[in-house]
Amino acid sequence: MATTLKNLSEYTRSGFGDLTQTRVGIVVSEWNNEITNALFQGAFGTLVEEGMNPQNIIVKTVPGSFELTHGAQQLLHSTQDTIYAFDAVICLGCVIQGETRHFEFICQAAANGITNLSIKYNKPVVFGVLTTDNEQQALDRSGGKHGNKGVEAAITALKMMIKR
Ligand code: DLZ
Repeated sequence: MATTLKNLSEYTRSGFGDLTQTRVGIVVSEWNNEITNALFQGAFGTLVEEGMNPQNIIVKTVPGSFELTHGAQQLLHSTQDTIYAFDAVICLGCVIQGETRHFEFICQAAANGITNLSIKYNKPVVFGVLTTDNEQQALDRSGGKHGNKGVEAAITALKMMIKR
């Protein structure tokens, strides 16, 4: 398995330049909120550590991962033609396999929706969504033995930004 014995949040601080004017939106799903809050802490902390002004990180919560796309769309649309336009949006969620096929529909919708938004707005829209078989796998990836996917999502956003 790809993540065996690997902490995926290890990264080299690569120096992303001056981020004081950079604006990032973070959309957080309330479903499995213990996990998504840990992802949020990882993402937010990383952006600030890398030099972003916390006031330039706008947070929006949505009920579940299915709503991440629309939450991100609202952020991107609201400021697209202004100096407050977002440089990137990070979507954070956690979908855990249950007894029904709900899991597949939510994961697929979120992945497709986020991809489409990224193309529509020509901005990084990051898929920081855990899609796991059980809660332990989610805990392992939200500050546990496999690191924190929120940290990775923040680094991905910074790497993908178009430098102005
Ligand atoms: C309904 C549902 C279920 C069963 N499981 C999850 C989940 O594991 N993770 C998640 O983020 N959201 C879940 N949801 C809620 C859906 O994402 C969505 O909020 C509802 O279907 C309403 O559109």
